[in-house]
Amino acid sequence: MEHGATTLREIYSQPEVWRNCLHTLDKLELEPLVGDKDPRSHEWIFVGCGTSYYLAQAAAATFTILAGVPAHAVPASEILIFPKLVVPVEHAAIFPVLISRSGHTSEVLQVAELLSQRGVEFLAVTCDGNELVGLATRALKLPVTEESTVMTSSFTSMLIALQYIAARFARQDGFVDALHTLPAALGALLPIYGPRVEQFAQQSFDDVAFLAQGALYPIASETALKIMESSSSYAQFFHTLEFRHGPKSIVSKRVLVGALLSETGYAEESAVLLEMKDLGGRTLAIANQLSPEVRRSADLAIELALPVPELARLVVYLIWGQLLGSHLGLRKGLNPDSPRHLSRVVTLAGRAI
Ligand code: F1P
Repeated sequence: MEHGATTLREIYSQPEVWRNCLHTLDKLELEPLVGDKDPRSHEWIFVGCGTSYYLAQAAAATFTILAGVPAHAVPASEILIFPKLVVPVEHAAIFPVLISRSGHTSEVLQVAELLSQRGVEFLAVTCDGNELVGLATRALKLPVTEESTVMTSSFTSMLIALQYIAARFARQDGFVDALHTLPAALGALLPIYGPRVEQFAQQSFDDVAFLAQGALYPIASETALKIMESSSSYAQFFHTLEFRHGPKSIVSKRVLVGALLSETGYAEESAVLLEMKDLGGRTLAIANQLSPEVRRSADLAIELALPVPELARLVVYLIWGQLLGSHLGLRKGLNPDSPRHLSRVVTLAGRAI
């Protein structure tokens, strides 16, 4: 099979995958899953590894904004190595949400076992299920079958599901309606910007940095991870305005600076991207609505034009980084379907981490 064919097919399949997931969620009885764990009385802690950790961060940001109470995200390894840093107060009312496409990742399973031993109920959110579902008293298994080593549609589907649950808790049916518009919206954007991302990836970069603020920050993190995984290139991620505080010293004509521009912080964030262009960088801008100066200045400008709340756009911002990673890998003669050094699941044979 052609290099990268599986991963690219799955990236382009996301409108249909999202449609199926939302259909499943509409029929789902949420009460037994989470009904007694209102985020206003329980601290929700989202847990994952790798891509699923960035998913956890995006889910925590969603709950914090929609439910109006602090939710957190941690890598599974932090709970195992520094439990008191994660849950300093003994017997605190916490509700962990363990996120794992495979349900087979050793660190996540070890956290599940630890929670079970301590009688702490948690929600498992997964695609493949595997052992994690067996260890959980509450599980949400999404109808997503993903063959690629790297996570694409599984990330966006599980994030949509968690945003759906947050919106239900917050009694924001309008947000749920907004999520339902995303499959068609992405279906319309892919034919426009997919080819442009492929074309943009026909150049090489010595360094890549993706920038974002707020709930888009984990999406920038995942964008950088997709580029690292799918093209074995080094990519970093920063809060947008943080980039001025030192990291901008890497900027040159061989460096790509990408910015996922929020609506809330557009003026401040776009100023950084324009400055990096003036410093000689190559720039990529993704925004819901582009200003004329950013549209003129960016080497690639992607405008989403989604008439939905800002938080409901998160998954659509990520698609272009998924495609960029795969196309950069293909240009380097690599096979994104079988990324160097990577496996579909990280299992630690026998030993505690
Ligand atoms: C987590 C993960 C992925 C990564 C790679 C290895 O998997 O670290 O984030 O891209 O596929 O596994 P999971 O726990 O979500 O199955």
